[in-house]
Amino acid sequence: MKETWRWFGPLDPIPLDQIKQAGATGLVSALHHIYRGEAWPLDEVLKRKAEIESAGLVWSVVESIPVHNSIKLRSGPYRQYIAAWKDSLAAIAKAGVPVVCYNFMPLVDWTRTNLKWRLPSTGYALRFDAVDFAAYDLFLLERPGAELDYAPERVAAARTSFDSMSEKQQEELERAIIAGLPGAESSYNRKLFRESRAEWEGVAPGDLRSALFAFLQEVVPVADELGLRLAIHPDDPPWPLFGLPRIVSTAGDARSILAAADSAANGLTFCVGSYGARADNDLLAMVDEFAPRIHFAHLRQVVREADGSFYEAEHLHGSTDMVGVIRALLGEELRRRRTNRRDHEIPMRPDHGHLLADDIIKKTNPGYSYVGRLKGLAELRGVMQGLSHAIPEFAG
Ligand code: DNO
Repeated sequence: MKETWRWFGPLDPIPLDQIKQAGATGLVSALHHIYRGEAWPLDEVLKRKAEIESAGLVWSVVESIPVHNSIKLRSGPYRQYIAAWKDSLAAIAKAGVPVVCYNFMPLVDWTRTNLKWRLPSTGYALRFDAVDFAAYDLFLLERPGAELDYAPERVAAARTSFDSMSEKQQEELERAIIAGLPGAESSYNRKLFRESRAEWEGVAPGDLRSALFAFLQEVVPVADELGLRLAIHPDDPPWPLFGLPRIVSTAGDARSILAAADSAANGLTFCVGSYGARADNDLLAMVDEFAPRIHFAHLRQVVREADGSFYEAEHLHGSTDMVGVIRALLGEELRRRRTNRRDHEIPMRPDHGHLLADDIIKKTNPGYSYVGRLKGLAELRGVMQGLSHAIPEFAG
């Protein structure tokens, strides 16, 4: 697999040299300063590419081109935004970056409730606490009708948790949930969030699914023509938030998305941590079923808890068989080499990492500190090399 590393561009506190020191050879990046649905200008894309290449790295994956909410709602100037998305694809293809990751989560991108949850090791992890999330939705956001989305016991537990929070803790919870995590295209305060949420009133899963399929039918042929591979990222977490549908959460969702535009250009980002947050997702079965259309792998995992909460675990220890997933991906690479597929090397990145060592006192992007990912990548590389040693065909 191609070892890659996510870099948030010139503002990322981690310089490109440190990425090379970690042993990654590919880079995952986006024009994070152009996130409101406008087309990415070719000169800006080429500038980013030159910067990456001057450090001796290659730009392997674009993550992500934001999909404007009006495309998901199919309202307002959504046609204009789809046209801009296609223009961005053209610029990316000209720059020779072969894979484009994107997501179709409504209103908010990936979501956590605690960005600095202390582990027994004394490091810190990102955490999604289902009770605290409900507490925010019910008692701080005071979303109309929210109580209908939770069981009475959950409402009671959320009340208890909320009552025990200091004002500062409430603020931190709110910031974690709506201010936008690294790479998220939207950042809200409470007023803006309420207004934006109102635009989604009455949107059913079927509406969002139709919007995604219509979008795919437009952009997949363009990607195909340009020689690009699209890789949709799953919902994180993979269930509805704020009463809004999420439709990239399960094996069934992935299957119907792939069928909606039946082209190799229409593929998946296999995010082990996101799909793995649901106990009913069988990750090994999914990696087997979808392997030919997996264009990008996010290797990270979570520990699931009984009440729907989870925290981000060690890369190799959590609720998923990571070694099994890697073995399946290496098997897919072998099949691709045997059938002469040009894309036989699947880009992977260590997704997130614990906050460790000196990073604890540094300014870091939550989940994207240096040492935690360095450790994650080293462990994952060990698994890849171990498997390739045991099964020599995997070595290529
Ligand atoms: C978090 C992520 C998300 C994800 C994007 C994909 O670390 O996995 O930023 O990459 O939502 O579009």
